[in-house]
Amino acid sequence: MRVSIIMGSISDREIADKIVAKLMEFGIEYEAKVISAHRALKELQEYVKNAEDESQVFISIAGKAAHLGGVIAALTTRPVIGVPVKSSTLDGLDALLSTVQMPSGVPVATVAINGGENAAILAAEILAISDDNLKEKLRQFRSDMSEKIANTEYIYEG
Ligand code: RP5
Repeated sequence: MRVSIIMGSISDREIADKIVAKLMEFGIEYEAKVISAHRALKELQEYVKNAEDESQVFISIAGKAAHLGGVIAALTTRPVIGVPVKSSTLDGLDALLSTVQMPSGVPVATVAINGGENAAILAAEILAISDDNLKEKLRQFRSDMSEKIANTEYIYEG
């Protein structure tokens, strides 16, 4: 059970680090690489072909004209989660639309701009379909989150 994380540039590393931290919390193995769809297409094709035996889920991280998730999705039938990155003067809206607006037949499950944490959680949920131990960890995560919110004291006095 492994997740392949592919970023379009080393400048996307901050988002990759968030994903890695969350996957580690759930005890999920990962491999993180920088392989741009535009700048290193052949390497990307090669990587996806070899990685899909070991990785059940792919996560793409890319900004600007973010075609990385779409290209990965074209190369594999494994689920692809796309994280659009805010790395341009358009504040990530360019990357969001480039990632989410896939033609029918080739989906990329797109999370929020810079939404690395949710990408990791979604990957965990996909893997948990066939892993009861991971399913239990996700239940615990949800329950801790609910408890934290329930215990948040917010006293407003006017
Ligand atoms: C995309 O363009 C990358 O994913 C990155 O978010 C953005 C800028 O890349 P660099 O010019 O910093 O390498 O391909």
